[in-house]
Amino acid sequence: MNRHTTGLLAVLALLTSTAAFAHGDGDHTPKTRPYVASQVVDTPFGRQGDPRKVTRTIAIQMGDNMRFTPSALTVKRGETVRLKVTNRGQLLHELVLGTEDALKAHAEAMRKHPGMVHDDPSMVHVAAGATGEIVWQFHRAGEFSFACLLPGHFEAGMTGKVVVQ
Ligand SMILES: [Cu+2]
Repeated sequence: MNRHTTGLLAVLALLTSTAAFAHGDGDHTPKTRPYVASQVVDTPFGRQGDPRKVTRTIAIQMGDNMRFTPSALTVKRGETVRLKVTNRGQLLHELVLGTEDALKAHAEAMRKHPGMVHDDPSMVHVAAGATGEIVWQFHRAGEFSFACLLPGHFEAGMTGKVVVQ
């Protein structure tokens, strides 16, 4: 890990109230992160879900028009869902779950460090034409967000809402 990355981690640690972001070495290929119950981190917006407990799959499309379709999701508290995210565009896109404030802070960090590699069970990077997924349990009620944090995309409005009832 270089000095640059270490500084960024420190910034993110200050900006986020949880350890939800694990920025480090990784690549941008969509893959399903193995579920290990003992490694699941609780966040204000839920936690990585057990794939065996998925009760619903929600298909989401991403496009170079900087939009998610659908951009508003409603889930029941406690529900484990599979977000199946397809990139219909020519550019790399990603879906990052979070609170609105944390996503804003994260987008700001991405803007300052465009080459920043980030990876976490709460996010998926999807190459053009590919499909990736996030398995997530929304165990806390509230209104949360998701966004593509690639520089310029968030600012262009590539965001969505999740209401957990
Ligand atoms: Cu994007």
